[in-house]
Amino acid sequence: MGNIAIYPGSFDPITNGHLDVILRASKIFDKVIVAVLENPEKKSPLFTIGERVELIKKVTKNVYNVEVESFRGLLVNYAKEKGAKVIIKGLRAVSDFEYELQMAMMNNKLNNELETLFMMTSSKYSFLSSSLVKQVAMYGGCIKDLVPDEIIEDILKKIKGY
Ligand code: COD
Repeated sequence: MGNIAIYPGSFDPITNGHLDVILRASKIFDKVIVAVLENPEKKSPLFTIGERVELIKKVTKNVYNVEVESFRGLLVNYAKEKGAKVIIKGLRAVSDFEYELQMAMMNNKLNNELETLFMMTSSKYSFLSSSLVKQVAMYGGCIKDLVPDEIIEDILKKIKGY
């Protein structure tokens, strides 16, 4: 079965920061499952879960050991079902740390065989988030270099309806 890692997130939409973490993780683990989780705390998403999965598949199609799925409920249960022992998270700034630490501890409490591994953002993507990408696109800014080229049109179409 090999060493499986899960990279969970909202990915609404996937950014170059996310993709960078996925590609780096794919070099370390036998398999990386990108898990699009429905996050009830994040209201009115731009893309549906199914659309987000398709966008991630589109930009990772040439990476043989990356799979993309969606999931609802507790991450620890999903990880167990998939035989994964590692959760990958990305860290951008100190502000990410507190919440991520809390989640890592809770997940470890729920399943003490589960390890959370943090990957530091690449400096060129440290300012990137899905919500900022949406704001820039919404107000007509250029999102090239913020998201993979293949999905720029999908984002503009969704936001502007063309
Ligand atoms: N560079 C590096 N990493 C980045 C960047 C960047 N530019 N941008 C984002 N990331 C990282 C984030 O830090 C995160 O680790 C990951 O990429 C995904 O980011 P988002 O914003 O798409 O996803 P989030 O933060 O909304 O995802 C939160 C989860 C869905 C993972 C979380 O809510 C969860 O695990 N929910 C499942 C329910 C559950 O089990 N709850 C109990 C948890 S204790």
